Amino acid sequence: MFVDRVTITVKSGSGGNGAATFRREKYVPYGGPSGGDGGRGGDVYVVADPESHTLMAYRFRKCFAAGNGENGAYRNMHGHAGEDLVLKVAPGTVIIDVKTGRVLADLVNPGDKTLLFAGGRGGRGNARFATPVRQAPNFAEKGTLGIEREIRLELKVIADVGLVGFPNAGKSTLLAAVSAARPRVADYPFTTLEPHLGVVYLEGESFVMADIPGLIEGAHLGQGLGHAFLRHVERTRALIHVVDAAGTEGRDPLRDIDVINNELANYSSELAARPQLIALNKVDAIHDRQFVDQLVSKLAHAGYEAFPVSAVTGEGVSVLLRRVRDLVRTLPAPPVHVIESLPDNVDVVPLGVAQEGDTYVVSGTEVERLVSRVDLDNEDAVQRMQLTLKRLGVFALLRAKGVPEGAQVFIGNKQFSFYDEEQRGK
Ligand SMILES: Nc1nc2c(ncn2[C@@H]2O[C@H](COP(=O)(O)OP(=O)(O)OP(=O)(O)O)[C@@H](O)[C@H]2O)c(=O)[nH]1
Ligand SMILES: [Mg+2]
Repeated sequence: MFVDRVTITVKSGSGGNGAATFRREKYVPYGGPSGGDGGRGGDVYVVADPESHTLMAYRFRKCFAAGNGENGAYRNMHGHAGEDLVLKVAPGTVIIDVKTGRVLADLVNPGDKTLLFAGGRGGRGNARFATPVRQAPNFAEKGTLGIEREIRLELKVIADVGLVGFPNAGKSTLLAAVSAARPRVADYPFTTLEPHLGVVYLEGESFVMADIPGLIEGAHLGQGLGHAFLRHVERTRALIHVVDAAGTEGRDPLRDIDVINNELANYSSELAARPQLIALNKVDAIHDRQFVDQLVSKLAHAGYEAFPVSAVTGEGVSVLLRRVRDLVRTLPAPPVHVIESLPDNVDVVPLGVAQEGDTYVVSGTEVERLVSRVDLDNEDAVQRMQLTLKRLGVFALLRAKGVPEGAQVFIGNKQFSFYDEEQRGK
């Protein structure tokens, strides 16, 4: 079974907490702070593995997590960093954030590696907070949380030229004839059940050719193998439309070509507009050469560039390949996603407040992160947090929104009572 689309959940590691400890040594009654830092959480990476050709590895297992950072400890012992998670995918895999629909990565070339989600930071131990005036800080930071996201992996192979046509037209035979790829070839429709890539070497140059399962009329309605595989010729520069010329005796090859092109158009207008060459295949099985010549000129009349070939004997194949190469040279590279933004460590949410019944919910990436790091059982740490919240404008915002004294305010998953010092001072 071929798997080219999966949804999984991944999580980057949370940072370990910093420690708040003090040295205890013989004859040293008041040792200084000695709490070590928490380790950072593991990152989530994706890498395009040249050995992978499908997303089969993600068919059954759906949840993957990087390691959490260890907590810091006494005697300035720093926690170990969490182990990174590296997801191997087939080259050509696009990674999409399910919730936002945003493309996070497009792993085009074998070996490409992208950071998807960074691990949380380790909290600093109390040793870091010692200053000449605060020699015994008895608080430490908590580590920040990792990120958990649902992501969709979508394989869309990338090639210079894609083969399309009815089942049994000889697409796989052609790919096998011109490259080292060995797709299955057989005398029945729907032999090919997954895309195959082959590299064609021609006079010192090379290009990549993709073979997909055959299409039939109504593919866009789910007939045959349906449209799903057209995803794998979406990222090409040009198409070779393979026609069984021997099988068209008594039939109208133009109509057959229209049927396939209609299916392409039903998939996407871009695919329908992709430059196309017609390979009139199986000419070795046609005795009436005039018939072939007529086909070519008939197609030319209709605006198609057609090439009589035999994938079996090799007749006409190099003429076709040269034309493909020349065409491919002039065409833009297959479309890939360009990721502008940095790895999605956090969704940057601006500061805001919303009322929910008689409680208020403060949102904002910066404040939520700040609060998530604070150990609320520690008065010093809470005081520091309040100063920072003030600096970030949280109090001013709550005041401006008319939040009453004593109201319950949530920031992230923590609850506070709102006491406005400035109001009381007046
Ligand atoms: N005589 C002759 N037979 C050919 C030629 N090319 C392919 N065939 C035969 O046609 C049949 C189908 O070939 P395939 O390459 O499997 O066709 P396909 O287009 O890949 O078919 P699907 O994978 O089902 O879409 C096989 O029996 C091939 O041997 C050719 O140039 N001449
Ligand atoms: Mg095939």
